[in-house]
Amino acid sequence: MNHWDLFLSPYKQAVDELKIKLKGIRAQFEQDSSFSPIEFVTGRVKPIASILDKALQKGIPLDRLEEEMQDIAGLRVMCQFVDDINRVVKLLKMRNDFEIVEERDYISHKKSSGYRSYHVVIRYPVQTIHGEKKILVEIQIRTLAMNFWATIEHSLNYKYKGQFPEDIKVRLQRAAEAAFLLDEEMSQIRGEIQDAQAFFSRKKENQNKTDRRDG
Ligand code: 0O2
Ligand code: 0O2
Repeated sequence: MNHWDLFLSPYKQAVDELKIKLKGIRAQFEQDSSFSPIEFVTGRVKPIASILDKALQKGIPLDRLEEEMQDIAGLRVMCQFVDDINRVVKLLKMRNDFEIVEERDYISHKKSSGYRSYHVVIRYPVQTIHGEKKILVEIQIRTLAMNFWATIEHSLNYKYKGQFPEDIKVRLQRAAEAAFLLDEEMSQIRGEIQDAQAFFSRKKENQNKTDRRDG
């Protein structure tokens, strides 16, 4: 096994385990017949070329990667609504299988690119044949609309090597605002649906009471 395979192996294990754990949250909500704040989960180990690029860009010495590069292992949790993000963060905070090291709220404080997402960095214990090894993992939590924007911007970024022409940059910022408005609109519809459901169940309950009284 080469040096990189050996170095990345606990990261791969962490991504695999956390994917199962986060998908487990969704499964439990489904069993409970209640609305899941998690729509779907993806995960990846950062490719070696991207690790090297980022290390160079941020001046991280290669022997400090473990401590200083927080997203070698990365999980992404997609939610339907903005409010769900907070619910997912709360669920993560309740757990005792890892420790939260840092939180970055790029929803209240969007990046200048227009990027929105909530990042939680955790210290996750991986069990190895040489004992326990704690590694850093970044969990990005975002809505489907935020994910749509970030995925497209990421591929364009790759195409332009980070140097967007000014008009594309402005258009992407506008598109990010449109995605944000879409999220707000969807949240309002969600409220409407929940109000309607509450109204409907109250009406049904009253009807049942009347039926019992008359019958
Ligand atoms: P199912 O039965 O489709 O729910 P993986 O190893 O495949 O679990 P990976 O490689 O990190 O995960 O990411 P991948 O393959 O891109 O996607 C992970 C899961 O997210 C897959 O489901 C995809 O079907 C699901 N997914 C990806 N994009 C979307 C999307 O836009 N909407 C929805 N609802 N799901 C999406 P699974 O886990 O294979 O199982
Ligand atoms: P990947 O794997 O290609 O996604 P920095 O790189 O300095 O901004 P830092 O301090 O490591 O970031 O942490 P941050 O900003 O919390 O997380 C960086 C990751 O967030 C990026 O990883 C992206 O996944 C995502 N991200 C941050 N800003 C943007 C953005 O403007 N557009 C998009 N599409 N994604 C963003 P990498 O390193 O790019 O790797």
